[in-house]
Amino acid sequence: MRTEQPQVIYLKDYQAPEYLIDETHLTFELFEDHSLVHAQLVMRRNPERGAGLPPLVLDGQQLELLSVQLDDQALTAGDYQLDADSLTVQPKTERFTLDTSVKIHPESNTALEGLYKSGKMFCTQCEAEGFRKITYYLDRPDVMSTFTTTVIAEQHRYPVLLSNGNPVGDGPAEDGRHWATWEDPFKKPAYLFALVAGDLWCVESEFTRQSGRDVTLRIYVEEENLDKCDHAMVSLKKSMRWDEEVYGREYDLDIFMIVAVNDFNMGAMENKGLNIFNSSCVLARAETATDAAHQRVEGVVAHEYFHNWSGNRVTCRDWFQLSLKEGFTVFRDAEFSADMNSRTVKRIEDVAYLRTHQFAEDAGPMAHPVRPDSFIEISNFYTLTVYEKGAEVVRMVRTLLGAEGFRKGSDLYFERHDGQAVTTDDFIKAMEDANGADLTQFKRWYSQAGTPRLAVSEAYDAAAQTYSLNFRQSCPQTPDKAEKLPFVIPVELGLLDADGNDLPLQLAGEAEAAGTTRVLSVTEAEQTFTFQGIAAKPLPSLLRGFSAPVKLSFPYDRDQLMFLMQHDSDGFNRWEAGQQLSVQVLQELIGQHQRGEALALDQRLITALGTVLGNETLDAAMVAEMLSLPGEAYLTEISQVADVDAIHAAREFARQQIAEQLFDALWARYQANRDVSRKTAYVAAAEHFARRSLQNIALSYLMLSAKPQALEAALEQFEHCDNMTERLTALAVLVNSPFEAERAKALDAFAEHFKDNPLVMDQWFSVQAASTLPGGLARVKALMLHPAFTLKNPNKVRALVGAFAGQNLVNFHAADGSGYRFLADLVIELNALNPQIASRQLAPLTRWRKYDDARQALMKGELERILASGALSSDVYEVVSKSLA
Ligand code: B3K
Ligand code: ZN
Repeated sequence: MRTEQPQVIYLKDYQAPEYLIDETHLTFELFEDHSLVHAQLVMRRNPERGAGLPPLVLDGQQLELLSVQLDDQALTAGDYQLDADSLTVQPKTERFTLDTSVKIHPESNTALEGLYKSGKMFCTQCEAEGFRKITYYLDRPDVMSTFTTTVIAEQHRYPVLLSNGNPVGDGPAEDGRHWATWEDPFKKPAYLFALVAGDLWCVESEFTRQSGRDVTLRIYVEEENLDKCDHAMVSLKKSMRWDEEVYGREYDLDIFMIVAVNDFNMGAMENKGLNIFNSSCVLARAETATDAAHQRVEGVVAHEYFHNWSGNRVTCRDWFQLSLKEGFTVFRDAEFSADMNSRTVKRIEDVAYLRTHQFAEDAGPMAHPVRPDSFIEISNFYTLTVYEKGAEVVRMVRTLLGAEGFRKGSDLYFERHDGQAVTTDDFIKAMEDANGADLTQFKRWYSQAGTPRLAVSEAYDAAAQTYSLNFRQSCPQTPDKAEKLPFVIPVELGLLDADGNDLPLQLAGEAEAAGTTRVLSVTEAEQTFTFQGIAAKPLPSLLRGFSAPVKLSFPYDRDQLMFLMQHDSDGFNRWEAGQQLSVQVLQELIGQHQRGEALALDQRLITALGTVLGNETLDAAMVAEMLSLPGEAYLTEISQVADVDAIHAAREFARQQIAEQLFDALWARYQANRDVSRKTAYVAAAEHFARRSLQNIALSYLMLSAKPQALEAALEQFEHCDNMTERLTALAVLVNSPFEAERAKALDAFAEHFKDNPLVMDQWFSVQAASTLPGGLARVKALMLHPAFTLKNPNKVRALVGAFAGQNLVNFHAADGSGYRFLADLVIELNALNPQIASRQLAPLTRWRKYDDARQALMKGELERILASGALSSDVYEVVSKSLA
């Protein structure tokens, strides 16, 4: 908890550490009511910092110091200084050994940072600054050390004792206890340290590296979850092979372990050789996990594995460089998932997510550059901007340099910086040096916040047969900066002729055409590109594959969008044309609703979706994506002033119309796909995901018709399917339907069947929390009293509170402010329990400037109430104070 004014930390103040740690030797004695940590640090003066021996200031929080010894000398109270955040001692020599012993309380650690208990097991989470809650240390990523870790605990309760690296010994100890020692030969920062002790079972497998050496793979879980590890194991092996093939990166240690824990603040953590995972990101089997969950497991397993190179072997110099490892690793895992599944569908999902959530963050009070300049609490900067926009920045580097050039750059980066703690500048420098490129201006993507706007206009000269595209870029002001300099914006594009064929592209001044899709670099505030040899006015397909994270505008009319939906050779842009058409139509309906007019849907949307639905040759997953209307959160993001009720009414009206007018086509495709599902055992692979996604979106439309045959279909699917993907959608459509008796019966049956599976119960909570039927808040409050709910488990908070505030917009934004009051009360309660989770749940309130005056006042009032509520964690304080600034 914050006791003094919180300090702002600035990138510009970075200085190399005064001292280095070469070796770290740790001994943990774990008990039920406390734990003891003995640390021996082999240290030396950092030669980079020159001569002299300044005081050594070690980080440490919530530690009870038992003893300190410098080389052979035991220090007494007068020999050192102690405060709430540090221990200061005075070294006498350039090289020395420091021994400390501390007492800590993992058993009462509800913040889930440092060493804590999840259920019956001990585990750790050290990134970013959790290690200082374990022992006194130089807890910063540019201090890298080898680690030897001995864990001593009761044999019966904790038969499995794990840490990073290789096992080097174990044996019995006194009083029914036992010990195990692990040695990690790779130098690493303390944030990658991990320890696990518990009654764990494991699934084991082998992977043969490209070089021929075998590595042992283990996934540790509680006994009841042993049957849910196969998908993660297969995903891990695919990831290992992919990183060898695509990046030339091989795994280094002889053992790789994953441990699943139920209480975890994030998805997972890439600790060296010992990844610790939120059980939601590792456990998956057909009966209990949806297709989306299977894909998430595959993606997160890959992400954490890829960190072994992008993060662990080459790490961050300081936390301002977080995107160095996160942006790059998200880009790597996205490419991996694209290679394993449908590339276009993966891109659509990622872009929809980025535009809905990251764009909103970039337009709000917490907006920050991909490489922030300052922070109060680093935990608040594990953001969509650092992760998702950071990945887009890496993607643009590849787009600009080409796949081969990018690989040369990544090879140089890994080779040059292996074993080092570096910066995003070092990453870009390697890309430049390997390609003889100049990315100076491009680097503004790292230092300027905000989503650039790119306004495009066209001019066709029939006499000269030239077609010009004019680009004007601008970037709105953000809390860090008012004036922005032009970005380098790679615009991938094509030009379609009247038949929908791509034209050869020849820029003015070029001797011949080069391809039908090209990347133009927009680098000026305003810039025009002219194509020649264009016999008739073409239709441009702009920003193919979403080649830059910008808000592009071009004055397409609806007929042109329908044409692009059918003919664009770029799958992403076919989807994008459909989204733009839907947005235009929905915005028209929103206007009608606001003016009190009867809603009238532009029939062209029905025609367009009917064509998509009738296209049996199109990938079923693409059909499903194209049938999905832009979400309410996205419609909110693109509104000047978001009218929650009008957005909901307009979108529901459009969905209803689609359901009624396309009922027969939806019914046919539903039946055909459900029929295959009935006859096919569950397979977690792209074509099956595709079939089920089309089947499920069709069912959700059909249910809107409220026809008896739709209800019957939902009930049949709910009762007779063999997997969670079909069952959960069937439950969701029943929960959102007017059929009260069926809804209640299905919810009870589901809860009864899955009551012992916490991850499935999370889904059960979410489906109800997200239901937009009236009375949402009362339902959520009632569910908080359910025996399976607890505020101490982050997954439960996300499932119920997160789903309500983030997905159930009409209920959360109820005009009486009840949703806001509820969330503020919750944040105040969570602030004392788990600051990181408290701060994350705040996000919807930070967006108060988006709404009408009455809602603004209510939301602001709640933020002020949180600020005045007493001792706030630095996490909550930073978000609330910046939101009110
Ligand atoms: N690197 C971890 C993040 C943990 C942050 C905790 N505050 C997860 C990941 O991105 O792989
Ligand atoms: Zn990561």
